[in-house]
Formats: sequence, structure tokens, C-alpha cells
Amino acid sequence: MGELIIIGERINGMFTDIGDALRNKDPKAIQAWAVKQYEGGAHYLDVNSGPAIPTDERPEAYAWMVNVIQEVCDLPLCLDSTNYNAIEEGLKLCKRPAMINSCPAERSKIERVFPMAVQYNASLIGLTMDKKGIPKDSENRIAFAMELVAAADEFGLPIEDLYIDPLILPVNVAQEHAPEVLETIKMVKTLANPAPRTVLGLSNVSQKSPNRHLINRTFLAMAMSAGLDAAIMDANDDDLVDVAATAQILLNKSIYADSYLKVFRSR
Ligand code: THG
Repeated sequence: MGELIIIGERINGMFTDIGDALRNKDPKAIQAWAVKQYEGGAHYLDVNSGPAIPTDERPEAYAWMVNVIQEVCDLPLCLDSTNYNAIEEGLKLCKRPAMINSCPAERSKIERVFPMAVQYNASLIGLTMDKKGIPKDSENRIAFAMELVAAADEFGLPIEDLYIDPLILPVNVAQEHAPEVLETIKMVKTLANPAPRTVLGLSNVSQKSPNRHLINRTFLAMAMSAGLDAAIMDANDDDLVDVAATAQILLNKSIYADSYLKVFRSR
């Protein structure tokens, strides 16, 4: 019944343990985080090699990451890279339908990524940005979302497999973006029937702020109220996962029981 899709953010080369694992070809930290995020409540695992590996070596390093994760965990993967050759290597290896993360509203990239999503039966995150960057107003974010919806139609991607990401920025430097992002989440639902889905990289909102956890939790509740379907987030922040479970109850999207927190975590 429309429960939040939790995409664990932790397998990302921006974290030093994952960056070291990639440089040393040592799978331990990657595999430990795969299992730990599954136990925390993740439904997908984001996989981002980050800056640890030179660009031309990324497809190979990326394929290695996908393989070592699948050795220990059955969760589907959210392939997070700007290198589309790396994503394609990952797609060839994925045992379950993956999510491609991501494609901006730029024609050359749309032509590369949308057919690949269809070919591999993957869902796809579309970003409300182009070469010039991320617009501030929700109207301009929605204009990019409309281009991505039109591309889904053109290339035959089922509309419910398109996740629009309005791109939340850190509140300490881009405070005026937060309400525009919430408005965009609401407006995306009016673009098509069935509607595309929505996703956020939640932890962006609190980067370099104190009270990170509080900011993440508060914004997740607000975004879910606006209609958010999925979040790339810290699946091991138990209080954050509890916020997701509770917001779902209060939005009447899952059935209340006194034990609802336990129910949310049981699979
Ligand atoms: N949209 C989409 N994909 C994304 C993002 C998005 N992928 C990457 C990112 N944004 C989401 N994932 C993270 C992962 C970690 C952090 C933020 C977002 C994070 N990391 C710590 C930091 O920067 O302070 C790293 C701390 C450390 O090095 O230990 O906050 O928006 N589609």
C-alpha cells in the first residue's frame, strides 16, 4: 500500500571505508554495509564508486562492486554513476531488476539511458536539471520533469518505472530550495496517469550542518507528506526509519497496529 522505498546510501566511495575497499579490491567493508543496510530496512542498495577510481577504470571497478554485493545480499541495486558504461556493466550483472541513478533532462543522455533502462527492465531516476544546473523554482523543475515524462513515453519506459528526483540541496547554503522541492514532489503527481514516482537523496539536505539527523528526519516527514515515494537515505538511522514508518501510518498508507514499528521492519 504505497510504502516508502528505502534506498541505502552507504555504499558510496565518498565514505573513506568504501573508497579504501575499492582502491585495495578488498570486499569486506562493501559486503558488511550491504548486509547491515538490509538489516536496517533498506529495499534497494545505492552503489556509487565515487571519486576513488579513475574514470576509465570505473566500468571494471563498478562490475566488481556489483558482484561482491550480490555474493552476500539479494536486494536489488540502485546503480549510481555518471559513467553510463559503468552502469551498463552493472546492469548486465544484476540478478534483479535494477534502478538506474540517474539521467538529467539532456537530450544526448536521454538517448543513451532511456533505451538502456527499457532493455534491462530497469527503473530510472530522472533529475530535474540540465547542463546549466538545478533551477530554483518548482515551475522550472517541473518543466524538466515534463521532458523526462515525454522521454519515457517516447522510448517505451513504463511511467511508474520513472522516478523524478527534484534534487534537494544543503539547507545551510540553499535554504530557499527546500520548499520548491516539496512543491515539485506534489506537482509531479499531476504530470501523467499513472503518475511518475518521486525520489530524493535525503542526506544532501543536512550536509555540513550540525543536527544532521534532526534535519533529515524532519525533511523526510515533510517530503512524505508531499507524496515522496522513495529516498536514498541512511537505512541504519533507526529513528529515521521510525519516522518513515510513522509518517506512513499518519498518511493512512499502511494499516495501524500498536506494533506498527515492528511490522514495518519485518519482511
Ligand atoms: N540524488 C540522486 N542520487 C544521489 C543523490 C541525490 N546519490 C548520491 C547522494 N545524492 C545521496 N547519497 C548520499 C550519501 C552520503 C551523503 C549524502 C548523500 C553524506 N555523506 C557524508 C557527508 O558528505 O558529510 C560523508 C561523510 C563521510 O565521509 O564519512 O552526507 O541527491 N538521484
